[in-house]
Amino acid sequence: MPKSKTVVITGAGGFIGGHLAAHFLSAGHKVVAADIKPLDEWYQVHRKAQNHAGPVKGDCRDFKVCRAICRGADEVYQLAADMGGMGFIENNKALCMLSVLTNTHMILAAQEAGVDRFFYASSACVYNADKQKNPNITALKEADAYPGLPEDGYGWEKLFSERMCRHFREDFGLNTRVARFHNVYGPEGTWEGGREKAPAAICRKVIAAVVSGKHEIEIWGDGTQTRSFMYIDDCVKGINLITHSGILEPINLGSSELVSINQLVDIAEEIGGVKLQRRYKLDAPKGVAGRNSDNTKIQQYLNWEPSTTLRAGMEKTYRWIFDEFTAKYTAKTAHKSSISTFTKGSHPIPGDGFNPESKFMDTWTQGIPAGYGGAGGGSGKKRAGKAVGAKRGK
Ligand code: GKE
Repeated sequence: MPKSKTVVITGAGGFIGGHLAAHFLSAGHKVVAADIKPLDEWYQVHRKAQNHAGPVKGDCRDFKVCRAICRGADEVYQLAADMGGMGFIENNKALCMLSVLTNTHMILAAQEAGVDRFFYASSACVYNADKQKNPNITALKEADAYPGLPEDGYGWEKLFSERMCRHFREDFGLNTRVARFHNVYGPEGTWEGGREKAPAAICRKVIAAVVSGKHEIEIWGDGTQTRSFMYIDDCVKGINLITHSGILEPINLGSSELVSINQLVDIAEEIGGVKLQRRYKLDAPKGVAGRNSDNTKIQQYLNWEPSTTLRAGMEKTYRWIFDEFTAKYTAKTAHKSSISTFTKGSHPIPGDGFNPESKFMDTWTQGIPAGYGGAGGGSGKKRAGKAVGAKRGK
């Protein structure tokens, strides 16, 4: 990408968005960062970026916000979504589907602004469930998204928004690029609260056992389910490469290193230097039995694929979560970190998951944006001006 572009990143207060903003800033670009979370809840705050935070200035479900942030932009990276790991998406399908507002309004605003590129973060959750029934799965090829039978709620919305990108490209000439992320993990991600994915959750549980001395762990499902996990640095590199390539159709962006959840626990135990008594919670959210990324296409197009080994990525992730964990919990309180929080429909948005003590609960009622009154919508106006400070700022 040539120097001095203006890059819009939505969901910039989240895990991947925060890393992407760091990448573009260090490459010398102007970054316009937006996120519905108040600034003091962003995972990373980059002071050099132009930050639009909170439910008034950063809510990308609101077309006015989308228009304001896209004005003058060269490229748009649409990463804003109400999402999380299986604990969240299995129990909050309506909230997941509401991300269609963000995707629709952002693509309209990007089209209106005449941007050079519109990147959309899709997900491996678009793939047909019938192809993921076996832990010894054949890796998923891009064509396996059809006929459509995606993950209910979250996956359907992603598949719809993928197609919107296609039709905006074909009908209006907008240069859309779409990547299907396979389970991304790494430092500065969600590690507790209900939205965390397996790598962070397993690190947290192993750390809780180490810190408390209570050598046991709860695993969702029977541990035989398989996944591949992509380290954040590979994800950021892939987004950049795909956006500036000629790849027009949605493409896998994921690791092809398939492991079972039991093997993921083995790795975390090895890093933590413990062996734990495993308890399997069979009625917990499990998702598909097996999922892996077929990287034939990305190799053909880019001569590249995500290559950070799970062991190396987990080492960095574990160390980061360990510091976060021990800053918050002691040996006596460590057990509180493992309370499962996947109650149906109970999650407000956005942030680190369900927090009943959040002072913002009243305005984040079930995630319905202001202006959609009657459906539970909270007025964003109440919170105007609260987005100050940067607890975790860099
Ligand atoms: N989150 C979590 N927490 N998962 C656990 C835990 C735990 O403590 N223990 C075991 N698991 C198991 C889950 O039951 C599931 O079978 C597997 O690990 C992976 O769970 P996950 O990381 O939460 O999410 P998934 O890979 O099933 O699905 C995610 O896929 C991505 C795309 O590949 C989704 O949550 C999407 O957010 C995402 O698009």
